Amino acid sequence: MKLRFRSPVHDERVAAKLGLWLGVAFGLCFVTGLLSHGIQYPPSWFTWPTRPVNLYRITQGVHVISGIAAIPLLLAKLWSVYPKLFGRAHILERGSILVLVCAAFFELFTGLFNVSQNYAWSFFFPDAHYAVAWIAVGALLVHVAVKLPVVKRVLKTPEPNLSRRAFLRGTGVMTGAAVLATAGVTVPWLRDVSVLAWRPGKGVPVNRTALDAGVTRVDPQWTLEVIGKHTKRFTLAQLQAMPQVEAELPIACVEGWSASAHWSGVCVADLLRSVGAEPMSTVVVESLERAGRYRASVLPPNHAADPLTLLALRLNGQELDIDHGYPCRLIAPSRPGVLQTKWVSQLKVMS
Ligand SMILES: Nc1nc2c(c(=O)[nH]1)N[C@H]1C(S)=C(S)[C@@H](COP(=O)(O)O)O[C@H]1N2
Ligand SMILES: [Mo]
Repeated sequence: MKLRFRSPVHDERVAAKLGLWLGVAFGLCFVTGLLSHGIQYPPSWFTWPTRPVNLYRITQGVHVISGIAAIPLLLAKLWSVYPKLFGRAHILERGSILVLVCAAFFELFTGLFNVSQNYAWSFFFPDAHYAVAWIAVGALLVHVAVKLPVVKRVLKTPEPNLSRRAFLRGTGVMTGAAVLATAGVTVPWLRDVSVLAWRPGKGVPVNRTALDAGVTRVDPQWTLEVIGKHTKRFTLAQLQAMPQVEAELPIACVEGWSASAHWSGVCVADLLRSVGAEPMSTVVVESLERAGRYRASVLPPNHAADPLTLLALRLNGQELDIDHGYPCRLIAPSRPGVLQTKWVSQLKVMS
C-alpha cells in the first residue's frame, strides 16, 4: 500500500525555508553555548573580556532566546518533513537525520527543564548538554551538506502556494510568540509581556538560598581572609570603611535569567594590592558554603584586575541579604551568575 500525505506543507520548499531559520537558531545557540562553556571551564588559550559589562548577559540571553525559538521551528519542520521517513532516502541519510532529531530534542528539552530548575535526571546537565550539542552540530552539518543543492534550487523563487505561505507565516508568528512570552527573563523591557517567564520580574531573584547552601548563620566574628604575598584579614566594619565602588552590574544565571542591579562594595583589586599581589593574578574566591558545586570560583587575571570587580556589601541601596550572599559576595562584569560567588570567606592569589 502506498501511503499518502496530502497536506501541501509536506514540501521541500517549506522544509528548506524552515531549515534555514532553524539553522540560524541552532547556530546562534551553539556559538553562545560554546562561549558559556569556555567561560566556565576555560582552556589556557581562552580569555573572556570584562567589557561591556553586559557582554555575558547578552550572549546568555541570545542562547536562551534562540533555544526557545528553535522549539516551534523544529516542530514545524518535523511536521513538514515526516512523510519522508517513509520514503526512499538512503539508510545512512535517514540514520544521520535520526541522530540530528534525537540530539536536537535532547538539547531543547534538557534546556527547558534546566531553566525551570527541574533536574529530572541523574546526569550532570552542563556536561550532557554540551556533549550532545557537538553531536547535534555534527549531524546538522552532514544534513546541510546533503541538502544544500535542494535548498539552493528551491529558495531561488518565492513560494507560490498560498497554504504553504500561510503555514510558514503561522510558524513565524508562533516562534515570535514563544520568544515574546519568555524573553522577559532576560530582556528588561519585555518583563511585562513575558507571561511564561520562568522567573519573577522584579528585583534580583535568588537562585540558591542560604538555607539550601547550608549557610544558616554567619559568625559575628566573621572575617575575610585575603592571601597573597602575605595574608590579611578584614572585618566587615573594615571593609565598610574602605572606599566603596558603586556599579550597575547584572547577574546572568546559566539557568536562563538575568537581572541588573545596583551594587556597592570594595574593589577586589584594592584588596589584592593590599597583600602585595601582582597586578594580573589569578584568584580563587572561596565561600562559607561547605560542599556545594558552586562554593568557589576562579577569577581570571583580567577579571581580578578590573576596577568593577567587587566584593559587594550592598545591593540596591541596602545591606546584602543573606540569600544574596551576606556578609559579602563577588560581583564582576561580564561573568556568568554561577561564578558570582556568595558568602565569600577568602580570596587566594594563585599566580
Ligand atoms: N557560594 C555560592 N555562591 C553562589 C551560588 C551557590 O550555589 N553558592 N550560586 C550562584 C548562582 S548559580 C547564581 S545565578 C548567583 C545568583 O545570585 P543571587 O542569588 O544573589 O541572585 O549566585 C551564585 N553564587
Ligand atoms: Mo546561576
